[in-house]
Amino acid sequence: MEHIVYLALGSNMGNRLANLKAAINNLTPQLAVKSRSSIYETPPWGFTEQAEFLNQVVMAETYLQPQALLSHLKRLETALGRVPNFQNGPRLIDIDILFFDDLVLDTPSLAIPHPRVHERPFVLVPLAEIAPDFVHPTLGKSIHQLLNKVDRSDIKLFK
Ligand code: PH2
Ligand code: MG
Ligand code: MG
Repeated sequence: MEHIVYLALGSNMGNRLANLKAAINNLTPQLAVKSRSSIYETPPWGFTEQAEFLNQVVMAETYLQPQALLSHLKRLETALGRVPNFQNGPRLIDIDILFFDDLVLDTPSLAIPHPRVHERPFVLVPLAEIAPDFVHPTLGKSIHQLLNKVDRSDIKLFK
């Protein structure tokens, strides 16, 4: 069965734009990207003493199951040059699973929906561009409604 997934991409090291492009280009053939948001330049969240991020969200179709999708994304992050760092620290590329159909999953290695989607303007702004009416499976609110509750003033369209 084909699944619809939303992925958040982020980069704040090296050639950030090239890193996002390389990540999206290498999602195939396991994923077919159906839509992508604009790219935004965003202040670092969590650990603030680091460079600004570029962030983007894509919607894709895949036959992979959640754990296989996670493995694919981790392998891709490493192949693109990501090395382990501290939580919320600088990274060459980060690819997070936001939603997987309407699935709710909570395991030690993977939580879906992504537990912090609703508090992160750097995710909600690009997500609202491509999926404003998608209803968060556990919060029961649309992305548009969730976006209205956060401060999006420092999320800037890139170029
Ligand atoms: N990712 C983090 C921590 N902080 N801040 C921004 N602006 N963008 C990110 O993608 C980001 C972050 C952990 O994954
Ligand atoms: Mg992340
Ligand atoms: Mg991640």
